[in-house]
Amino acid sequence: MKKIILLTGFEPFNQETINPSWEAVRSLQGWHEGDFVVHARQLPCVFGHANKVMHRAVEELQPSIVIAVGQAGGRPDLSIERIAINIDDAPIADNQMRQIVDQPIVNSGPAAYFSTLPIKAIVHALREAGLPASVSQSAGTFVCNHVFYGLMHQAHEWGTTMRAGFIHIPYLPQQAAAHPGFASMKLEDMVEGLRIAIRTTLAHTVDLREAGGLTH
Ligand code: PCA
Repeated sequence: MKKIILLTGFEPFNQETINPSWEAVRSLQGWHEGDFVVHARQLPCVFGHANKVMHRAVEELQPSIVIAVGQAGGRPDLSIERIAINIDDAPIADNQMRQIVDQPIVNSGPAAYFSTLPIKAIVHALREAGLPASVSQSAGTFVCNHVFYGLMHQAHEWGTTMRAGFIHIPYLPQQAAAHPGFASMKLEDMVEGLRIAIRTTLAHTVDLREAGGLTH
């Protein structure tokens, strides 16, 4: 039996008709790498509900690795998130028209969790492959951070060896065409980037030690 890598992407939100995270993730459904096989699942862009769908998928599939992926419109590269924080502070309404402001995701949960993916090694490998990438110090405070925190909390509570993290990806060119001046990336590059992130995660149980931070 192959071990499972769970990839999640989101449904479209904020008046978009497509979400690159789901497009990229679903094209990797069934992809094999060594003893591992990818399962792709879509998450609703809805506070609370998204975490229920993620939690059920993790319970059902018992994955070794989970990489949640989301759209970060305007970001220029594949951004490998370092940290999930325990706060919802939505700048816009979610897909059920709820806008949560300044609420903890898990009452009395820790302030934050770090990704357990080898984030520096992933950025390094992506750049080597000619794909723009960076470490991101914040996944925001909308549904992506909500899912990232919920996932890391679940992993922590269970005390499993499951490794998990979050990757934000830019707009697709067709979306950026409607947002002049915003960066974009081709779907094939995003998909190749996710393959590289998976291979790098499998190859590195310990992260590289190289600078990836900011002065501000
Ligand atoms: N991006 C949003 C939520 C869903 C998505 O793809 C975010 O960054 O929070």
